[in-house]
Formats: sequence, structure tokens, C-alpha cells
Amino acid sequence: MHTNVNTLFEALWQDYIEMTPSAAKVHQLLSKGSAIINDHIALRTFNIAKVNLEVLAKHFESIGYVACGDYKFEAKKLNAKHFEHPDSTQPKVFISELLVEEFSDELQSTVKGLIEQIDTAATTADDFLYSGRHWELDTKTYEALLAESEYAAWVAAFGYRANHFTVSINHLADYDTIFEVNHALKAAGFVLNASGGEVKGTPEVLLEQSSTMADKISVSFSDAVINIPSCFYEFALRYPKADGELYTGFVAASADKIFESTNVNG
Ligand code: OOG
Ligand code: NI
Repeated sequence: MHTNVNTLFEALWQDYIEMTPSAAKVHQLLSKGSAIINDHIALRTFNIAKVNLEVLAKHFESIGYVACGDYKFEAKKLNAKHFEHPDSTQPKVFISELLVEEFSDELQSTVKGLIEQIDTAATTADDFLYSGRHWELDTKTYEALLAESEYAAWVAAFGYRANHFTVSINHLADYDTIFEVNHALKAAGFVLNASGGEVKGTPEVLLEQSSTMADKISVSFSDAVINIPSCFYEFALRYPKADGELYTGFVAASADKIFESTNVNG
């Protein structure tokens, strides 16, 4: 496990921009007036004991992160938790896991077959959170997973790495609203996730979010190389609670739509 928060996020970022060529360009566009501060990152996994949410969480808990919120996504069959660091300038972490037992026998046995190929020692190694795929996968299996769960197919194709980074709009000197950020992104040719509207959330729920649609990159499977959605970039504007402190949680109804930023036909 990493012992330093900064080196962990730097390694996650390097892997993420390799998967997401547009993210480096968005980063450059938004960082003209000020340094970019990350609101949060997100990771995905399956709820199988060897690699479940808690296994990923340990990598963050060992460097001081604390579990702060629980979320359920019934239609997508996911659970999630978010984690915060005592140093509030460090990014929050959103980790979700697919409830594998709620899917078909075929999906369950496919996923178990993938997870069996992981060396258990790898799950606690320094680099696990940006180690990618640990298994063989063919296109037919990917397509079969996709038919049941876009999320399952994404984890099968990309394995362990940051699914997205999130720009804190609160820290951008040149932008006051999420509409201005979205406008600048669209003017520069980036495609936003419009599921549930381009802006998810409202000032009343203390969090507004938007995201790009994931880049499509070529991924090597055992039988072919295909172009599929990789990772996306998110933008978050937080509002103060009654005590004057910015809200630090997530909003399940909004997160439900953010997940769709990696949909194949989004
Ligand atoms: C996570 C989606 C939810 C948020 O900020 O609400 C999310 C994912 O796509 O893995 O990131
Ligand atoms: Ni997010």
C-alpha cells in the first residue's frame, strides 16, 4: 500500500490520463486561471470478497481516509461509500461495488472466473489501485456482460484504476457557475453526459455535477482490439450547509446518472 497521499494520487492521475486523452486537454483548458484542485476520484469493483469495496478502501484508510457516507443504487445493483481525508484539501474518494449475486448465473460465473485469475497478494500491493486488468477477456464475454450491466463490462475491460477525476469548480478562479464550465467545455468540442440533464443536482441538495462522456480508446482483448468507452472527467460545485461549511457528501440521484458517462451508446 502507498504510504503517501500525494504519490498515490499522482500515480492514479498518470494512469488516468493515459486512459483518457481528453482529460489532459480539459485540465489544460480549465487550469488557465488557477491550479486545479480535485474534488474527488472514483473507483469501481465487484462485491466479491477478494476485491470488494473494503479491499479498495483499505488502500485509502491506511493513509488516513475515513468512511463518511453510504449510497445504494437499486436499479444498477450497486453499493457505494465515500471517504474523506482529515486534510480537507485532499480529494474525496467514491468507491462503488457491483452486487454480483443479483445478476444471472452466467454473469456470476464469468465475474468469478475473472476474479480467480488475480493473485491475492496483488490486491494489497502498492500499485493495485492503478494496476488495470488482471485477467484474460474476449470480446464475446465483454459483450455478454454489457448486455446485463454496463458497469460489469467496464470493470471487466479496465480493471482497477481511477474511473474519473473531478475538478472542484469552487477552486476555479475563472468560473463561478457550472453552466459557465459546461459552456466552455462544449465550445471547445467536448461532449457532456446529458443523461438526466447536463447539470445533475441543484443548490438545494448542495451539490451540482456534470461530466464528459468517456473517451473511446482501443483495448486489447484476447481475440481482437476494440474501441470502447474508458474514463471520463467530472466537474463539481459544492454549496455551504447551514453551518457555513461546504457540503462534502454525494447525491445518489445525481450519481446514478454520472455512472452512465461510460455507457457504450451514451
Ligand atoms: C461513479 C458515479 C458517481 C459521483 O460523483 O456522484 C460519482 C462512477 O461512475 O463510478 O462519481
Ligand atoms: Ni464522481
